[in-house]
Amino acid sequence: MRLYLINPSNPLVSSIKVKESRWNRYRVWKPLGLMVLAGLTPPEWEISIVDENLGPPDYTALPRPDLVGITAFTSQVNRAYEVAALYRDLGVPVVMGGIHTTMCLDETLPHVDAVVTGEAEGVWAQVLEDAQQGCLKQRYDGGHAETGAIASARHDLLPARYAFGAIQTTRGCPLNCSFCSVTAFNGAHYRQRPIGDVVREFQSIREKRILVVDDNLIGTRPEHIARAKDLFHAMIRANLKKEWVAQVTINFADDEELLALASRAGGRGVFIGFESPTPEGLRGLGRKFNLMKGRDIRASVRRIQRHGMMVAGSFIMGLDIDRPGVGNLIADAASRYGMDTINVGFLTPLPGTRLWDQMKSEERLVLDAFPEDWKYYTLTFPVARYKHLSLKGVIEEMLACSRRFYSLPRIMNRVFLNFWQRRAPLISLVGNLSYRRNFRLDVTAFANFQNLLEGRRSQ
Ligand code: B12
Ligand code: SF4
Repeated sequence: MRLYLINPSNPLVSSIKVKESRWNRYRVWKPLGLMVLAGLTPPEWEISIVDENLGPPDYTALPRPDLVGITAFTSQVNRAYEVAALYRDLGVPVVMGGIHTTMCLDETLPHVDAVVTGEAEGVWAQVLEDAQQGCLKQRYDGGHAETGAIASARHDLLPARYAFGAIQTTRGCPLNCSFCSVTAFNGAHYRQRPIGDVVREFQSIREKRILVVDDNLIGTRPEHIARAKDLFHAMIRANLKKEWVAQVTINFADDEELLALASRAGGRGVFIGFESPTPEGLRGLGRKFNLMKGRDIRASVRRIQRHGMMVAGSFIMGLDIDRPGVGNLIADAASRYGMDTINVGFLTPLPGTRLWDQMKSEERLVLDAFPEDWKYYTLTFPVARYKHLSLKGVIEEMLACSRRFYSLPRIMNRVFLNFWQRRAPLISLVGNLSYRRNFRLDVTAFANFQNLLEGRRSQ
C-alpha cells in the first residue's frame, strides 16, 4: 500500500522564496504534522512525504498511490484543494486533516473523501484500515491525544535539504489570546510529552539545528517550569550536541537556573510574542500575560541574551488602538528592548478564533471570497478593515516598521553587539538579512495586493 502525505505550498509566502532570497533557505521548516502522521503509520504502508515548499513535483509522473493525506494551515488550503482534486480525478481517495479542516469542516468536506478533525493520534490507524478495506468514512475526530500516544516523528523520510529539524514536546495553551487558534485546536490544557520520548526523538534527528515547535516550551505555571528544567537536565545528560530554537513566553527570563539549563541543553534562540508595545494593545488581544507590572522588557531580553540565546520578537499591526505612526513605534520599541530580529504580522482573523467572530460580526473582512481568498491569510496581507488605518495606511506602516528596524545601520549595530557579547553574530547577520531581503519582496507583494483589491472594487 502506497501513501503520499502532502504539504501544499502557498507561493505568496515570502519565506519559501528560496530562489529570490537565498537567506530563506534557513526559513523553510519541515512539515512536522505529516512526519508525526508517518510515525503513526504501520509498516505495511510505503510512505512518501511530499513537501511542496521544496518545489512542487509533477504528480502525474509519480507512481500512483493508494491513499493521499493532505495537511493544511488556512493559508495553504486553496492549493490543498487543487491537489485533492488532481488525485480524486485519478480515482485515488484523499483524506485531509490539520487546523483548517478542523475549523472549517463544512467547507473541506466536498473537496475530499474523508476528513480528520483534531489531533490524528487516536484515529489514524482506523482511517488507514478503512482505506485498505475501501470503506472510508467521511469524518473522523481525533480530539486531543494522550501525550504518551504521540509517536516519534519519522525524521528519516524527508531529504537532507532543510537547515533545521523539528520536534514537539508539549501541546495546548491555556492563555487563549483572541487572535490565535492554538487553544481552540489543541485545548487549554498544557500537555507534556514524556521526557524519555522527547530525548529519544531528539537523538533520531540528523540535523544539528532544530526548531522546537511548542507554542510555549516552558509553560506558565511553576509545575510547567519544573518540567522544562527536568527536560533540559535530561537533554544535557544525553549529551545531544544539538542546538535548538523555541517559542517561549517572557517569563522565561525570570528564572536564572532555567536560562542556564536551557543554554546548556543547546538553546540558541527564542521567539517571544510581544504583540504590542502598548498595554492597551495587549489588553485588546486578551494577552494579559505580557502585562506583568514592573517588567523591564529590555532587562528581560538582556538576561536571555546573556545566556547565549537570541531573542526574536513578534508583533501585530492593525490593532484597534493602532494609529498612523505605529510602524515606527514598533520598530523603536523593539530596538529599545534590544531584540535581535522581529516579525510583524497584520492583525488577521483566522477561523475558529475570537477575533474571527468579532471581525466577522462587525463586517470587517475585506477579503472574504472563500476558499479562494484564504491564500491571503498569511498574516502578511491586510485582509481586514482596521479601525484607524486605511488599507494604504496600514501597508505604509508595515513598510515603515521594516525599513526602520532592518535599516543597514541598525542591522550592523545588532550584529556588532552580538559579536561584542560573544553570542552569534553570524546567525544574527543571516537572520537580519533574510528579513531585509523579504521586505523588498513584500513591497512587490503589497503592490499586487492593492491592484487586486482595486480590480475587485471596479468590477
Ligand atoms: C511550526 C509552525 C509553523 C512553521 C511551519 C512548519 C510546518 N510546515 O509544519 C512555520 C514557521 C513555517 C509556520 C508558518 C506559518 N504559520 Co504556523 N505554526 C506552527 C506551529 C507553532 C506548530 C505546528 C506544528 O508543527 N505542530 C505539530 C504537529 C504535530 O501538529 P499539527 O501540524 O497540528 O498536526 C497534527 C494534527 O493537526 C493532525 N494533522 C495535521 N495534518 C494532517 C493531515 C492529515 C491527512 C491527517 C489525517 C491529520 C493531520 O495530525 C497531526 C498529529 O496530531 C503552529 C501552532 C500549533 N500548535 O499547531 C502554528 C500555526 C499552525 N501557524 C499558524 C499560522 C497563522 C502561520 C502563518 C500563516 C503565519 C505565521 N505565523 O508565520 C505561516 C503560514 C505558512 C504557510 N506555508 O502558509 C497558525 C495557523 C492557523 C490557521 N488557521 O491556519 C497556527 C495554528 C498558530 C496560531 N497562532 O494560530 N508555522
Ligand atoms: S498566542 Fe501563544 S500564548 Fe497566546 S494563545 Fe496562542 S499559543 Fe497561547
